Amino acid sequence: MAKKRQIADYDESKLRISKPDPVAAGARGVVVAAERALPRDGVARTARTWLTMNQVGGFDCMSCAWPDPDPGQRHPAEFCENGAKAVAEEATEDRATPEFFAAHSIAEMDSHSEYWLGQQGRITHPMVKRPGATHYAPIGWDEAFELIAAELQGLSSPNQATFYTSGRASNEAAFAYQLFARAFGTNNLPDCSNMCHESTSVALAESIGIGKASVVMADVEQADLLILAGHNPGTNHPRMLTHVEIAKRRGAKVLAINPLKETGLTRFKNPQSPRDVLGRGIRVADLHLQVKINGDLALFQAIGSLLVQWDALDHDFIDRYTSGFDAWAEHVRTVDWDQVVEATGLARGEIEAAARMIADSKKTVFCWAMGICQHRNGVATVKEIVNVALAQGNIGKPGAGLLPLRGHSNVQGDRTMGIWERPPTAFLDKLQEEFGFDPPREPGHDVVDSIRALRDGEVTVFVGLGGNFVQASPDSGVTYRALRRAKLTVQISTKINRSHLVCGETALILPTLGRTEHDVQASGPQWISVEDSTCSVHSSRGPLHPASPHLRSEVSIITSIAEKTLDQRMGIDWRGMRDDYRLIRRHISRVVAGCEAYEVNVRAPGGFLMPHPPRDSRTFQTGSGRAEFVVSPLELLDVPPRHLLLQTMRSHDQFNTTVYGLSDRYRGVNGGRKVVFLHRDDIAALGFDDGDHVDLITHWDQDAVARSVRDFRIVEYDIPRGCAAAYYPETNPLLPLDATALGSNQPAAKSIVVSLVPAGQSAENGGEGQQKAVGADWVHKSRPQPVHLS
Ligand SMILES: Nc1nc2c(c(=O)[nH]1)N[C@H]1C(S)=C(S)[C@@H](COP(=O)(O)OP(=O)(O)OC[C@H]3O[C@@H](n4cnc5c(=O)[nH]c(N)nc54)[C@H](O)[C@@H]3O)O[C@H]1N2
Ligand SMILES: Nc1nc2c(c(=O)[nH]1)N[C@H]1C(S)=C(S)[C@@H](COP(=O)(O)OP(=O)(O)OC[C@H]3O[C@@H](n4cnc5c(=O)[nH]c(N)nc54)[C@H](O)[C@@H]3O)O[C@H]1N2
Ligand code: SF4
Ligand SMILES: [Mo]
Repeated sequence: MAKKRQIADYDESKLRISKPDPVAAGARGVVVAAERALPRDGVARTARTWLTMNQVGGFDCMSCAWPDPDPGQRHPAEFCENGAKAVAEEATEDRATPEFFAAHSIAEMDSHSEYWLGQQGRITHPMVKRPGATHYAPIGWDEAFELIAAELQGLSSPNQATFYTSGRASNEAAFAYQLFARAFGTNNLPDCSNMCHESTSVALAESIGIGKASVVMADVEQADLLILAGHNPGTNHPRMLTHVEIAKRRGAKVLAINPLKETGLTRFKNPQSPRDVLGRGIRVADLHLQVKINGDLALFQAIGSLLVQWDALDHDFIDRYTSGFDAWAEHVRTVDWDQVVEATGLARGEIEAAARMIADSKKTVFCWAMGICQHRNGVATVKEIVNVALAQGNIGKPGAGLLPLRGHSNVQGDRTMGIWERPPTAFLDKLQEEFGFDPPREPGHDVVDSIRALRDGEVTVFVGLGGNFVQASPDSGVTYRALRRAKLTVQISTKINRSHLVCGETALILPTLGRTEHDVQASGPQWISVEDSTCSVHSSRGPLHPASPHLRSEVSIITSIAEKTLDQRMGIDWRGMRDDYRLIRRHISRVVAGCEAYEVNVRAPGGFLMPHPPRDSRTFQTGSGRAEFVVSPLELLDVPPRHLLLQTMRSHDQFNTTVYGLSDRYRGVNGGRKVVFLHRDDIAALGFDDGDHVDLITHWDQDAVARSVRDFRIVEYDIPRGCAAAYYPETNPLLPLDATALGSNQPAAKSIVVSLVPAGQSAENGGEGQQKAVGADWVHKSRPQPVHLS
């Protein structure tokens, strides 16, 4: 039954700052999960989801990409607080019906927060905004598909359309989607990965020949040393801590590298263990390097230098499997320690202590995520981490390896299925063999290039398979205007978000089934498959009745659009794929390397492991056939006096742009989100006090545009000097579109040069999120010194 609770938006003035929670998870995590799930989903639905989540034959948690234990070793409650929140958000009994859309204009909805939008519940009907309309109105599925087909057929080039994917889409949906885009004639397949682990993918491909993690879960448990760099496990991959705990109880050490002493890096209580819940839990990090933002490249070069100096090297591995060692050793030997200390903010002794831990470990696992990737030098930093791993042979042996923690639950699978604007030639050849058409060969647009092309009128149709493109992307002002220029925007979504409101001349919302729901097609019940951070591929089937009888599955929507647009051209059996997903899996087994016998393997309890040559046999499919040591020059970001380097990150109560609630209890922030964390000495040096409200202004000398966000409360915090932190996506207006990582074009969301002015004083410069070109006069006044981002 459709229900509508009246939900008030939150009031930022209720923001309260308290002491951060000192322990991650524990009983409190269970209580919060229940508090969130029960009022919105009811007892029966909550029980049904919790009992089948991450179980064999059940559904895969749609939150993060952390793997599940082997089938025999799963706990009856194999999920965490944030997994439970993700399920509650999807399984909610609230509904956004046509009556809701009739009662709320697009402009009115746009005046609300992401939190309020999400609270409106599941979208029940396909909706359309026609040119000039102020409201969305219902539309039939067939008419919606015809509208899309007509617009696509009317383009003078297929490259005038772009097809975005967010990493929640299943392998089946992703395969069908990329097939459609390529049959239509374009490689414009941007995805959330362009903003997430693109730097990792680029770096690992060059260094070890494959852009994926080289470990399985058992390696984490068997390691001597776990390096947790630039990620926040207590919030963003919480069950990882259970396995970190197993390793620690075996005697493993943990080295944390993070400007913030995140609670999950400090102390953890396993909520599933009575011993932990009653006791004090475990101390996580044995050593925490509170590195300055963007200091990691210098840090890993310094560590490399010490390993070389101490001869703490695996010479046999280096000789047999690698190339480029001598040049790298020479480079790090001459590292300038003054520069290292300046870049990292760490004392030489601290770095030596960390290097000593690494030197003493026989099996090290290197973990990282956004704190490493989202920088100008993200690619170089990942390569430097790999250099240090290679120096000690920490790849392709039990208990050791590289573990980039993927973001979305199936972002890795989507790439495996060909969601990629630069597909490998071998993949396209297979596609051609299987389907008989000649796929486009020239690279397509990634996220940033799609925005540029929309901005410049070169792309006029945007299709989004999930996600919240306008809100997740950088430079909100530019991106908003770019999307508003589109002739047609199509969003395949479960819930309302900003991308439905900042839309093209004609806009469609196509409501879809979520991971928790039954999916029944003409041939009967269907299931889907996904791949986690450790290359494990398995099936998922939802336990719940769909939120509305009008919903269609992602596969059904994509194949219907394809059928209408391409008709019988190319002889692809879209209807067959829609009616029975086994046909898609048959195609996958013939096109995607490593997915042979896909149907059988993926159905096995626990699924199967994708091949990974470095992990499996120390085989490196690089140009030289060896793992590459890569030399990266050390370039420091120039942050002028009275300016700060801002990182934008997630609270404990959100999933990317979906704001579940307003409690970031691990950082002591409650009731609001517009905070900026600063060191007490910086607060004083800039002439402010804790609790003052400020505007943040970006400093970027490559265009004459003022970027600001307004009215953020200063929170005194344990953060290195010169650094600032605030939540995403509120800060996305600050991130210039062109501020991307070298080599990966990934937005540098963790190194934005900003200054602060008292709240309200940036208004004259265009106001919050506004992208007004301003005169050289203002640029000069607000920027005492030019910024060199090289
Ligand atoms: N509950 C929940 N789970 C999620 C998500 C979510 O939003 N909510 N998002 C998912 C997605 S898509 C992703 S990509 C992952 C993201 O997972 P994380 O990478 O953990 O995400 P962030 O919140 O961006 O946190 C980045 C961490 O890096 C640190 N950091 C920032 N700058 C630097 C730096 O220069 N050097 C170092 N060493 N550290 C730095 C920050 O202090 C912070 O602890 O999580 C996934 N899981
Ligand atoms: N400043 C800054 N910007 C960032 C980041 C940062 O750290 N700082 N992080 C970046 C990263 S790592 C990422 S991954 C991106 C995330 O970018 P996206 O993946 O585009 O964003 P999400 O917020 O995860 O998308 C949420 C929306 O997905 C839809 N959805 C949810 N479940 C489903 C489903 O099952 N099917 C379909 N079709 N739709 C569904 C809902 O409508 C929901 O509103 O943001 C990036 N942007
Ligand atoms: S660790 Fe990640 S995948 Fe596992 S239950 Fe928690 S949120 Fe879901
Ligand atoms: Mo991500």
